[in-house]
Parts: sequence; C-alpha cells; structure tokens
Amino acid sequence: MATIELKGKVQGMYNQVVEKNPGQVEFHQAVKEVLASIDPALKAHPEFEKAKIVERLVEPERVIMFRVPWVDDNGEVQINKGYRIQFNSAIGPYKGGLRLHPTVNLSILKFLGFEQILKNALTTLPMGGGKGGSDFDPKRKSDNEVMKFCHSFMNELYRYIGADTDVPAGDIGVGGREIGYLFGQYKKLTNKFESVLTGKGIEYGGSLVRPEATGYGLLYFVREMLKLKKEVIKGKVVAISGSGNVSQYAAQKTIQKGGKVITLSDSNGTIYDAEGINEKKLSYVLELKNVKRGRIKEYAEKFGCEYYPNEKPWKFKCDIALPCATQNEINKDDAKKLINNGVIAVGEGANMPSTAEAIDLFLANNVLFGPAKAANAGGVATSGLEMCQNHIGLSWTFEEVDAKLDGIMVSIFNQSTTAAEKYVKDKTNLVIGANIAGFMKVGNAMLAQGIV
Ligand code: NDP
Ligand code: 2IT
Repeated sequence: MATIELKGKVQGMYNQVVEKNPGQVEFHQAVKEVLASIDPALKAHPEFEKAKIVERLVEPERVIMFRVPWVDDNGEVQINKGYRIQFNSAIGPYKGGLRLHPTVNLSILKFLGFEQILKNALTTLPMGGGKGGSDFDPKRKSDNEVMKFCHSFMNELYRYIGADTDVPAGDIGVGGREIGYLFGQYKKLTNKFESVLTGKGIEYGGSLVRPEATGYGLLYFVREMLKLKKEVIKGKVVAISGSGNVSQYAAQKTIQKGGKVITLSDSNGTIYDAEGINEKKLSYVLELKNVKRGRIKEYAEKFGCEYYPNEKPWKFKCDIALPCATQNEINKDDAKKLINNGVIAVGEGANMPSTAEAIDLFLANNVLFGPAKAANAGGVATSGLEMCQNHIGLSWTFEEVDAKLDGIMVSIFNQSTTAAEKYVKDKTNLVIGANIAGFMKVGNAMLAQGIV
C-alpha cells in the first residue's frame, strides 16, 4: 500500500491547502503525508470532520514576520527576515526551534511548525507546536556578528514569546552560542529570568542531555524498531548524514551501542571512513564543527580517508541509514541505492529528510522506517524536561534525564505501533502510526476547547 496517497475527502482537504498556500511546496509535502496517514482515523471519528479539525490544524494560529536589522563588522547595515509561526497551542504553549539558514522561508517554517505539532503531542509532555527563524546565514560570520543578529532578532521576538506562551529552541544554525545571545537579550528587555528558551547553557538553566538528546533519542527509537526484526544496533554498519548537533550525538550513541559509523557529511560533501569513526575521531569532529566551525573535508585530510565533494552518503553499503542533515536529502534514487545495498532500517534524525517516493519505497521493501516526528522527538522532549526543571527550580542528573528521554522514546514507539495496529492492522507502519497517535491527541484537545 502506498502510504503517501490521497483518496476521497482528504484529497479535497489537501487541494484546499495547496490553493490557499500557493508555492509552499515543503508545507504541502508535510500536510500530504499527514492527511494520507490519518484518513482511517478520520473515518472512524466523524466528530473531527464536523468540527473541521483538519482545516483548523493546517492553518497557523498566528504568523509573525519582522525586520531584523544589524550592523556587520565592516560597519555596514544588514537586513534579514525574521519569522515565528505560532502554529497550534491546543495541548500547551507553542514550542519548537529557530532555524538560521539562507533557505528559510514561510514554506520551510510552516512544514516544520506543522510537523512539530504532532511530534510534540507524541512526547507525552504538554507542548504545542511552533517554529521560527531567519534567512540569516551564520557561516563565515564572526561571533560579534552572530551576537548582533541574535540581539536584533530578539528585540522584536520578545513581544510574542514567554514561558507560558511560546518557548523557542535550536534547529539548523542555532546551538548553544545563539541561544545564549537570545536569552541574554530577552532578559535585558523584560527584566525576567524565565524558561523562555530551551537549549540553554548548564550554568543558566539548561538541562543535562539536551545537546545529546535528538541523536541519543534517535538511537533509542532505532533500537526499539530493530526489535521488530529481532535485531540489535551492535555490529551494524551505520551511514549518517550531516555533521551538526543531531549527527554528532547520533554517531556517539551508535558507537556506544557497538555500531560502526562509516559516513558524515555537510553541505559540501561526504566523508567515508571504512574503518569506522571511533570516539577519538568523533571528538575531533565536535571540535571541528562546534569550535573551529570548519568543513567535514578536513576530517578526511586529518585521518586519511575518502572524501566525496557534492555527494551524499547513501551510495555506501550500510545496514542502518540515519539522515540527520536536512529536508528531502533522501530521494527515490537514494532510497533505491540503500535498498539494493541491503539497508534494514532508516531512522530520520532530520525533519522530513525522505521524500514521499523514498518513504513508499522503504515501506514497500520492508525496510524498518522511523519517521522524523517520532524518531527525532527526543530533542524537543528533553526541551520539555528542561522547562519542567526550570518550573520546579531543580536540576536533574545526566542519568535521570537520559532515563526519562529513553522512556519517552519507548512510549513514542509504542504509541505509534499501537495506533498503526488499531487503524491499519500493521504495527510496522510507523508513518501512519505516529501521525494518527499525534493527531488524535491534538484533535481531541481541540474538540474539547470548542471553535477557537
Ligand atoms: P546543525 O546546524 O547543527 O547541523 C546541520 C547539518 O546539516 C550540518 O552538517 C549542515 O552542513 C547540514 N546541512 C544543513 N542544511 C543542509 C543542506 N541544505 N544541504 C546539505 N547539508 C545541509 O543542525 P541540527 O543538527 O540541529 O539539525 C539537523 C536536522 O535535524 C534538521 O533537519 C533539524 O530540523 C533536525 N532536528 C534538530 C533538532 C535539534 O534539537 N537540534 C531536533 C529535531 C530535529 P553545513 O554546515 O555545510 O550547512
Ligand atoms: O525539530 C525539532 O524538534 C527541534 N528543532 C527541537 C525543538 C525544541 O523546542 O527543542
């Protein structure tokens, strides 16, 4: 059965989304996958149709767009676009990351915000969905320029966020450094030290395990998926894309679990290390990417392995593929290569890294497939744990947070298999399962609150 296929009423709903949001192709793609998945749940629950839950869900509650002026190191004035999509607050304050990348536009942020609603619902924690960011490109900018940009971004954003309203965090191009600058400016403008951002430094209200959480959570989810085939991570060859936050800690947990990581990449190319990336080589990557802010090519030069400019990791033989860079990085041809090389599982660390055609190929070929909104939910879940610690005024140990994260990933996996079994009698279809489980929680909360 093709997963990303629309029939009947959901086709009409999708057509309306396309008509009302012209040109927003990434947003259309994310909505299409969800609509195709939730069709059986909509049929079983006519109350959602009557209250137009889907039509309300696809329309953000609020979209904020603003000017971000700042002065670069040459004294020149620069202007960027700033955004915050407050998509859905049915189950909690808006929650989701900020992305800084030149490709950021309304379509990208709406796809991310829309997926975030259902992802956050799966985490078991009370968080609504939101996303924001800017077309600012942090590459080749000095620390001072990044700070100037972040302060200017917050000069406008602070009016719309708050610990009980909207709590942003990191995403592509936003890590600990940027969150620090954003938090400092929020505090200066409001005179409040509150849980308004997550991913904070450990000295000022951050949580242990938040930097590791998305990558670690991904591996906990993959561990659960592999049990469906009575398989384990130990001894498996693992291809990872990207070399940023998610990739780094996906690689670390893979190594800890006895897997062999053979690739990493960035927007310039891929390194292939046939011997496997060990802890020591990985600590070089962390220094290269988080401190020196260099290119992954330097890894190949340092350790004498192969480097493939402008190529992705998917042509290499592996048992498990973990796309952890960006949207649509695995297309139909990439999926075919992975399948022909015998891949048994794909876990999405990035958001929407597989195209609809690629997902259909994985499912049709019995490849275990962990969709982003389930498999990478560990990051936002640990953000939820950070908020929780801030609210009670305590800091949990690494082991405590890690154990809670693991438990949440197991719960997300179980919610997904249960919903998939209930609605399509196939507990391995985690795309349908995750979409339905997330949708039911948000849909029921919206129903309970009336037409708002
Ligand atoms: P980082 O900025 O830390 O790293 C991003 C990595 O992906 C870099 O290696 C970057 O290469 C590469 N990349 C980014 N854009 C492209 C592109 N257009 N083409 C090729 N490579 C690209 O971001 P994160 O690791 O935080 O995020 C990675 C993915 O994970 C994103 O999809 C994000 O939405 C998702 N995610 C992140 C979470 C988090 O908590 N951080 C939580 C859940 C999901 P380069 O440096 O060359 O740009
Ligand atoms: O895509 C995501 O889930 C994130 N970038 C993390 C969001 C968050 O609020 O921690």
